[in-house]
Amino acid sequence: MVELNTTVAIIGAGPSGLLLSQLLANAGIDSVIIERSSKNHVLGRIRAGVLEWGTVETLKDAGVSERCFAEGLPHDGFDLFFNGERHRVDVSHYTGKQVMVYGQTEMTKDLIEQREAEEQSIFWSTPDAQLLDVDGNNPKVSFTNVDGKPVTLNAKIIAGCDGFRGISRQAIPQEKLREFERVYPFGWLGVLVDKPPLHHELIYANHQEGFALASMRSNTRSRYYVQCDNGDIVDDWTIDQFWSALITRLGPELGPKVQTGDPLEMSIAPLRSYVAEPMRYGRLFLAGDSAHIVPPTGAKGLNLAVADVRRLARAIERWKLKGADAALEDYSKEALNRVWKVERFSWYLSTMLHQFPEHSAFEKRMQEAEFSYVKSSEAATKSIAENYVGLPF
Ligand code: RFL
Ligand code: PHB
Repeated sequence: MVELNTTVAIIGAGPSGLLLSQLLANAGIDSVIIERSSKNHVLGRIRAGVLEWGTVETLKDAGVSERCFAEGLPHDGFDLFFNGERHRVDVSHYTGKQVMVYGQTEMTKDLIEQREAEEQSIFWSTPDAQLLDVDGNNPKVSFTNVDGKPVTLNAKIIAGCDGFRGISRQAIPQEKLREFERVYPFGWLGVLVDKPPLHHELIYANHQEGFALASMRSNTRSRYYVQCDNGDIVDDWTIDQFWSALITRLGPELGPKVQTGDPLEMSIAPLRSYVAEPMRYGRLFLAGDSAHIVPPTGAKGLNLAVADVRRLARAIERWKLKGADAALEDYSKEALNRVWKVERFSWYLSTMLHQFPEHSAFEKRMQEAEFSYVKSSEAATKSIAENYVGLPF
């Protein structure tokens, strides 16, 4: 058996785990990352596209923002499109800040490169990790290394950064955990294509046939989504059906401007709101998707993960300096305070912008009235802008 020691054992090499290890390393705190999947798999995942300015600043403070500033696209606002009516949310005007279009895939690549350059210990392709003694002061992670040898990793803290389907949340006894969940009756079918974007900003559209989103990764690469039925799989859709749905939902003015092509990637994501309380059990701390999920409509999941990680890194730094657990105690309460506000915004935008099969004529009128109000109200538009650009970290 191999025995290893570290201060922080990090489960998961997604954006949460990688960024946490970077922030800790910058503060002189050692960590070991254990990741279920291979490095290539992690590098190949296509997910988020919009970074809040607080996220960009965190990457800058962490020393991993060079390519993000060089290649990212700063955006001043976005469009809401509702049954053919268009309303621009001028985020910069209302908040003085921008958002940055920069793919999670690129951010992950930057973080992996930096962690590897600094010789971070990362165990890739390790699917059998188990958390032990998480309620004591000497928690452990056991797993099998690539040579097939059993490893025990002794830590002082375990950071559960292993996403919604990871093991960390499950290590918290059921009676200590409260879960809050809403599963939406639809998903998003996404397509990545090497064609210039339809428009220089994002367009979120609610059409009677369903939601559509026109996003991008660069000036030559577009990312589009359409609402699909719950339970749909990618094979249920041909690419022609996808383009046809997208063009219809974007309306007669914008739809025909979409430059279609062969997809680089096509995938379906279900939509869910979920929060686990608390985000701490003993010396185990949850961060990012392991603790909460938001529907992607507000572009918040990755940003919320970054906000958690920044808070957790600071708490661990204080704990290390003072040697007392008191520094760790507020993490869950403070993180959840922000989490619920972001859950609210993502739920609100999702509710306004999708077609719900169970909606009655009354609820459809409510959606119309909501959009009409937002369109006519500076206060409502400013509120959307303030949330979209990101609440204070
Ligand atoms: P991740 O990215 O899921 O990473 C968790 C990592 O843990 C590993 N893992 C394990 N490792 C070891 N042992 C185990 N037992 C393990 N189980 C799991 C996994 O392999 C993985 O590598 O969680 P993290 O780091 O918290 O990051 C969260 C973000 O990935 C997520 O919130 C965003 O992608 C959500 N999201 C968006 N967020 C935004 O802020 N802006 C957006 O524009 C945005 N668009 C999106 C999105 C998510 C989407 N999908 C696919 C759900 C668009 C989509 C379509
Ligand atoms: C994306 O580009 O993938 C994207 C953008 C905005 C969202 C969700 C996803 O709200």
